[in-house]
Amino acid sequence: MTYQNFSLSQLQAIDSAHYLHPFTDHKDLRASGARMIVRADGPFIYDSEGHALLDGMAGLWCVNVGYGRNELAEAAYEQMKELPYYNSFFRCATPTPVLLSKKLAEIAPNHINQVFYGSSGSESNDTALRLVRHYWALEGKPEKNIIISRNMAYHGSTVAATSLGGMSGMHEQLGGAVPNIKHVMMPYAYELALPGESDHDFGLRAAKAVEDAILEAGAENVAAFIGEPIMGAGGVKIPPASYWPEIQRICRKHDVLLMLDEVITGYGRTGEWFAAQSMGIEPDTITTAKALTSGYQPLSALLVGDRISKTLVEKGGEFYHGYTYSGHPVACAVALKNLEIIENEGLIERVKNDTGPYFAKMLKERISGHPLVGEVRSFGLMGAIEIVKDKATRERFQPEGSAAVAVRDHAIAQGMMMRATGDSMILSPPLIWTRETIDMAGDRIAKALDLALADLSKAK
Ligand code: PXG
Repeated sequence: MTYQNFSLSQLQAIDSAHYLHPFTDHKDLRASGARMIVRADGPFIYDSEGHALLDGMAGLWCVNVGYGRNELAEAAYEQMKELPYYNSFFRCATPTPVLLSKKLAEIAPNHINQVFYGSSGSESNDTALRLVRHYWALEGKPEKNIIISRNMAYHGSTVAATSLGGMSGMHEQLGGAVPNIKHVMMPYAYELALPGESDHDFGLRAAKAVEDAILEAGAENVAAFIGEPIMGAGGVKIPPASYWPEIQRICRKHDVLLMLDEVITGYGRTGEWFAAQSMGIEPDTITTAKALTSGYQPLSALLVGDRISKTLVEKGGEFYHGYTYSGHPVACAVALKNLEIIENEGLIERVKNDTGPYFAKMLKERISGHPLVGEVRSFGLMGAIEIVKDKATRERFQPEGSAAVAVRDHAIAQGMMMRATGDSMILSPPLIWTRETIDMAGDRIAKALDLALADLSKAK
């Protein structure tokens, strides 16, 4: 790469002239210029000016094994030399997706044994939507095609994934969503629980919103419910323990399929291979992407439960769906090696028994008492810090999200890369973080909160 021949301002000028970034206010970015991240190693990313940042977001919730893994580069290199590409259409296959599918069937919940590949979480959610509707058509019930989702859900950015998601701003720009998708309340107690309502009762009430939607539409018209086990982009919203088992009970009662979107939670983040295992539920589909390759290659896998795959195979007939890069041999080779690393290094057990609990303790002991912090929450190695103006009344700063952005900017200046979404500060570190890394993050976040508090107090 020859970027070293360019200064930061030159790169920024070229960036502004030619590059339309994702989820970006293009006018705003052109005023500020982009930060150039030029290399990374272990838990750190480095910008063009030589600043080292502790990456609290594992890239974008994906680099679970951390940066600088030569084995992954070598797996890609070897596969590219051997066979860079061939498709899996027209009765062909290549070995790496075949072997990866076997591995995924081994680590997935027992009733899940088949895999459909894409290159992104959005694509795999499109697949999931098409597949559950196709399933009911094959079962002779094509009218059973409504899908129930939640407000604030994020399922990706294609038209179908945006329609499945519950982000109102995204819907406004869509100019017409995929029909027959309904949204109900999210299970976020801090904002939505009634005064005096226990977490347990709130979880049951949030699940009942799903049942109410099923009954309103008529169960005979409802194909599936889709949800992230823990909402990620919506702000690491962790449902009460009562929620998911109740959702599963409701889905079974009304013969509605259960679709989990584990694009963020999959591959170890919650302390199990999949959050389905953490929550003790048996979904019919699990959408995965991101950490499947730790972000070293674009790859997604829709894990398909036996109920659906049995019908698909037994009834036959072509499923008119797939992508050029479904089962890409290089991406699958990298995924196989990545899963091997996660396994060999015991990263998931570490999250469950050591770093996950230590991370929760750090947030509670070092962050939750801060005057700007309304709530801290975490599950495994994903967490959030809720920024408020008033701890007691939970009043927010105005405009919404501005205080979290102030904290984020200070955090970055302290060498801590983290993300603000609404009034939540988000953390989703690589699973290689140790207790020492967690302590380092705690120091930097605490400092950023103090500096933001000083700014916000001055502004009052
Ligand atoms: N489902 C979930 C739960 C996700 O978090 C997708 C699907 C879509 O995946 P692709 O690979 O198509 O992006 C995601 C992606 C953020 C942020 O700001 C989160 C995602 C993507 C971009 C930004 O937190 N998640």
